[in-house]
Amino acid sequence: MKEALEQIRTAALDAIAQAENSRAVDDIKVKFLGKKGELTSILKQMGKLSAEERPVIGQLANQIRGELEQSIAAAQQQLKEKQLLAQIKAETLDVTMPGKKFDLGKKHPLTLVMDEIKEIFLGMGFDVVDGPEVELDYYNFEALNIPKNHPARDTQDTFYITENTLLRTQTSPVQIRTMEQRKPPIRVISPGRVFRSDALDATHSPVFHQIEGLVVDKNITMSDLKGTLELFIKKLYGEDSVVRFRPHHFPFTEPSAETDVMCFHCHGKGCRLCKGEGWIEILGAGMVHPKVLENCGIDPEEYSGFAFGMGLERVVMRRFAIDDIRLFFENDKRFLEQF
Ligand code: 2NL
Repeated sequence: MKEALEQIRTAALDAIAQAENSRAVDDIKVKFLGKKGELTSILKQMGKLSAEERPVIGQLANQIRGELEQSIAAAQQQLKEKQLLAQIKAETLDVTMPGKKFDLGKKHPLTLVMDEIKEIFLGMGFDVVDGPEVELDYYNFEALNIPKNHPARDTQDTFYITENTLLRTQTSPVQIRTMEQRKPPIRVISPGRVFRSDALDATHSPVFHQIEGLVVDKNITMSDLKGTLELFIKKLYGEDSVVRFRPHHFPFTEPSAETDVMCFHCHGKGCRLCKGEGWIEILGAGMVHPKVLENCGIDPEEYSGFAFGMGLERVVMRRFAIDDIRLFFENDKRFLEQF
């Protein structure tokens, strides 16, 4: 029995020395010292021994158990340290490695000019207001004095979703909502995306951007309209810009006008940029139709207002000599990086 114990000691110590990880050491512990382990099963046979042998073997068995427990604990500690070192080594950062280059984003040309236009109006005391792109027929047309049979309502131009809902064809519905919610004095611009069922080509897109503006207060006149828009155009195109107003018709304004700036390329002589006209159309405007004020709960006897609307894409295309509207929506980085 003494020999058997010595053999267990040697075998266990060998195995511990060869263990490569702490799980292997756990297995050794179970194999030799566990409830059904080799040392335990020897001790169960102690009853067969004589009274003289029993204490001697018992002492040896306890000594071996102690020895193995100590070895196992030491091996576990050592393997733990080894594993930690390996982990640290694997996680080491090489600070001399070259960094990853990443591209810095740039503002879209439409955003650049839109921001500039917003800044000009903010400087004149206007608020920027926002509203839904999916609108009710009422806000897009009805409230704006556009009757059911008006060509602007034709399904050729408007993306209808249901009989009563559509993709807004202008940002005026935002201003109708503003007039419903606020009391005069009102000074707002509403920039945003608008939608028209146009075939896509170099100068037409079914999605484009508009900036509309609205001023409502007591004693607002055509002079306020002209002064405000002339100031705006001079800020956008330069102090020496020449502005003219031509009579026009819109269902939602009366009187109405279109506003041109003298061609900054040929100074009125006529060239390719202004298509021989000498003038470039910038926006449409007018005094808010009394019916429109009434529709929004504003008394046209007490208040008057002016409104205007302009497309953004044309302005940006002239500014940067962009010849195809599709470039704005294709998001080709080679295009976007240039601004
Ligand atoms: C154009 C012309 C215009 C308006 C938009 C407007 C809005 C309300 C009431 C009255 Cl709530 N008018 N907006 C007025 C005149 C012209 O846009 O050529 N846009 C691209």
